[in-house]
Amino acid sequence: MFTSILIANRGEIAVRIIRAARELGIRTIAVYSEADRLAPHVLAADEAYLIGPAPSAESYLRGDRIVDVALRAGADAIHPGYGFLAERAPFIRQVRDAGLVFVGPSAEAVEAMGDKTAARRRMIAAGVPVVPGTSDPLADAAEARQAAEEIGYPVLLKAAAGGGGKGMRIVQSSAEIESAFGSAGREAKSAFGDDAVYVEKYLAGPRHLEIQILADRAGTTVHLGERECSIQRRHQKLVEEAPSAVLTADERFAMGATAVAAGRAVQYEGAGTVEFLYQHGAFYFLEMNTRIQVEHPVTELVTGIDLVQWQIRIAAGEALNFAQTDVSFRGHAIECRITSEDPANSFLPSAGRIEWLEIPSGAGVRWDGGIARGYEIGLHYDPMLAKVIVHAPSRELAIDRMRRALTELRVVGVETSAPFHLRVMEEADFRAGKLDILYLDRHGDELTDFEPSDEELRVVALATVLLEEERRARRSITRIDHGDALGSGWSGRGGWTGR
Ligand code: MV4
Repeated sequence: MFTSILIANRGEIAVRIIRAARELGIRTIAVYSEADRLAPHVLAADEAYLIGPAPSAESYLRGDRIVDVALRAGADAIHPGYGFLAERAPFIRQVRDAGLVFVGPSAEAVEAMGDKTAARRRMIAAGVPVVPGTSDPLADAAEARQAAEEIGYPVLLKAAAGGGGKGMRIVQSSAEIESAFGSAGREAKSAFGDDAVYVEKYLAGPRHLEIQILADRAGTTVHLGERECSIQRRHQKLVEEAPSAVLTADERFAMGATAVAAGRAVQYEGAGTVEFLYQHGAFYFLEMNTRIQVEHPVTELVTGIDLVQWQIRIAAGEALNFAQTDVSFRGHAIECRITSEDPANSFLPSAGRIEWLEIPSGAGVRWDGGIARGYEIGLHYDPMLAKVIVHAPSRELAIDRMRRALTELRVVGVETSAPFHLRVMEEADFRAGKLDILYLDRHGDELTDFEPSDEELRVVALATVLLEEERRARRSITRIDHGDALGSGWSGRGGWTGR
């Protein structure tokens, strides 16, 4: 096992990885930007190193600096978390060329899945079902029109270098295809530096299901069941759950076997997720995420398997000590992403100091957070502050438990998405499991129109009084200041040792 690990991330996922590493007896090394000097992930790690100014391009995306810090701090491995450098193949090569272990798949597997048309070709070859469409980029609008006629309208133009919905255009008829082809290509070019576009049959209102897989270096690959992630807004997932309210055991078996085949086709190693669209009992490969995902805890709760711990154990060369037949599912888990966005105001990002924080707890409630009272929420990074995850014997009980947990959560200082989540837990279609990717288009208005409750107004008023008292008392409290951890410039040995 490793002696020490550097976590190339921030926020709740950095804290989550630090916890997993500490349980394995591994020394944890954090990196942080100037905006994150007092961030929870910095305080949680054994050591922390400043890597640059607030903008991520100058800090959390500086792979060169991060590798440099890892070498100087004597790290054995780097865990990228999600986002930032997690799916950048050149970074993976840089890490491995420096003699360090990257906690994740090979650069080749990341590249194979990053190119969506190449991924489609590989998946077809592996017998994985894909949505009818082209598996090579389209040369021009005429070729797009011809392909669309063969597939049948409506079709969806997609960026080959894409993901996340950028460079996507729904095309209803041949009259629209020429301009859609042009604008999809331009958007793809500006988002990914590559204007290649391909086309698929457009499925209207499928569910978004994904299968978690784990693969060790020897090639043993298992799946840990599905997550349902249909409740999303503009490609940002808001609520995830496991299992899906609709999947039968046979469908889970088939989708799981397909996900394992997809992973094997790219010699996948570590934790990965195969995304599917599911409609009318059929499922189609969408893409593969070659990283740990935000919503991994719901799978951990229903399987009892610690995914982040297994990522580290697999990277250290350990073999999986269980087989597919050992994996079983217990109860129901739901996750709500708590973001610093105002649901009453089109989810506008909200900045400010966390003046007050009460974290939900009690039976079956898990909080994966990256915030603390006194911490300043800026606009430099992703707005996700924390996740509330619940586990209960049934879906209905899990919904009731999430409702209870959300009413215990109090955040004063920034607006959060929590009131929206509370509404979702009470909404009839959600409770009935009637979900698909258009759920929010249908229900958005009723879920985002609120006045603060009397209860919320009382909490804010009380917090204001207490905070005023605290400010008076604080004059005598010495502030922690660990300055530029590395002394001169951004690199060099140093940092501070927490314990
Ligand atoms: C689709 C689709 C319908 N038909 N492909 C959105 C992001 C990108 N990764 C793929 N996406 C979609 N691909 C076909 N052929 C609908 C979506 C889609 C979507 C997928 C998953 C979750 C949320 C979504 C929201 C809008 C569109």
